[in-house]
Amino acid sequence: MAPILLRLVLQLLPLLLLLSSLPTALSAARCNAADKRALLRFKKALGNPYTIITWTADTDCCRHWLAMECDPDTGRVTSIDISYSEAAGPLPADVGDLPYLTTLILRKSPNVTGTFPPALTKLTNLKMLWMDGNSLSGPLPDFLGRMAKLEYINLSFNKITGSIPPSLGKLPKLQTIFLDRNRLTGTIPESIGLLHHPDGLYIRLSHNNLTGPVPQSFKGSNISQIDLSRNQLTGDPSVLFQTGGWASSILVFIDLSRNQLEFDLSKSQFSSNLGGLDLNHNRVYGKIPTQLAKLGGLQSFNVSYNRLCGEIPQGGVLDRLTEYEFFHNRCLCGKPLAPCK
Ligand SMILES: *[C@@H]1O[C@H](CO)[C@@H](O)[C@H](O)[C@H]1NC(C)=O
Ligand SMILES: *[C@@H]1O[C@H](CO)[C@@H](O)[C@H](O)[C@H]1NC(C)=O
Ligand SMILES: *[C@@H]1O[C@H](CO)[C@@H](O)[C@H](O)[C@H]1NC(C)=O
Ligand SMILES: *[C@@H]1O[C@H](CO)[C@@H](O)[C@H](O)[C@H]1NC(C)=O
Ligand SMILES: CC(=O)N[C@H]1CO[C@H](CO)[C@@H](O)[C@@H]1O
Repeated sequence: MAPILLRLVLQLLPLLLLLSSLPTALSAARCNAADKRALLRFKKALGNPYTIITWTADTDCCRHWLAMECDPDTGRVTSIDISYSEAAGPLPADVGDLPYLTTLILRKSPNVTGTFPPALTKLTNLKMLWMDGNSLSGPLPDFLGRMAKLEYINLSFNKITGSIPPSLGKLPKLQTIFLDRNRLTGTIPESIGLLHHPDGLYIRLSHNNLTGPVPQSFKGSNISQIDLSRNQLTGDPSVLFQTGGWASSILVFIDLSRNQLEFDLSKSQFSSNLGGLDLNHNRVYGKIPTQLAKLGGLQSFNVSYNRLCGEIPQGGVLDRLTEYEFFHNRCLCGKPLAPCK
């Protein structure tokens, strides 16, 4: 009896599925005509890449197109998600004609070139701008700072030049800024240190040519992860070491390796929420503070290739590290290096 029933259910399954999906399919709004025209122009401008072959004039974009999404109630286009495509050419201004877009992902498409079109500012609902791994060039436009709903910017691995516009630090909801592996120059704007987010900030500006000090405005900021490695930053960044503690459960990870930072580590104070600190290849001097041996959350620490001296404190994470986290300093000694004389 049971097997027969099962077979019956299996035979009817396609019909049941069809019936259950019909009401939603019928109630879903049709693709907005203006949005559809903008997407077709966008596709053509990018050389009709294969990834978006489903975008055709004779089909409904909300029902038949891949790599994008509509609002089911209004038929307005809310998201584009094109990755690893052979899209080619400058980022088309037509993208600005999608006023309800919240997510713009066009990534890992190395033949997408050109500068940021001013038409992007029309995307006042945009929350996510994710365009890593293309060949975008020119400066980051100041107008990004007027797109007030932006929460996430990821433009890693492009060829962006010029300095970071201070206006980015005025975006009220911004939580993630990834601008690593570009050709950025100039200083880190004070305003970036004033960003805050209840769940922590994620900032990655590594592998650029940024100069000057880490701004004092980072004092008390809500950082969860910051990677400023491989730049030409100078001065004393220790304001960052105290940024934890704003949420007891969130650890703070800081990578400042391969810069030209020059400061006395003995004078630094550390947040009890420090989870990782990498200072390798800088010009840090003084001693390693004993406070570091008492930080329960500290998982990684690297001060190799600096100018530190004195005995390495024992305890906590410091006991678990190897010589590679301490070697090439002026006169550090004690475990895991050679005993002090
Ligand atoms: C980018 O363009 C070059 C030169 O036209 C071509 O050889 C290459 O295959 C393209 N890359 C992609 C991912 O389409
Ligand atoms: C941003 O893009 C990079 C580079 O491809 C990627 O590795 C990273 O996961 C992205 N970051 C986030 C926070 O999604
Ligand atoms: C940084 O500047 C140096 C010297 O001007 C240059 O050789 C290097 O390619 C630049 N690096 C980046 C990531 O732009
Ligand atoms: C610490 O930095 C040195 C120098 O760059 C590197 O060789 C070593 O692997 C690093 N240690 C860890 C655990 O990453
Ligand atoms: C600079 C800043 O905004 N700091 C905030 C970090 O988060 C805590 C808790 O959410 C706030 O109290 C701080 O004002």
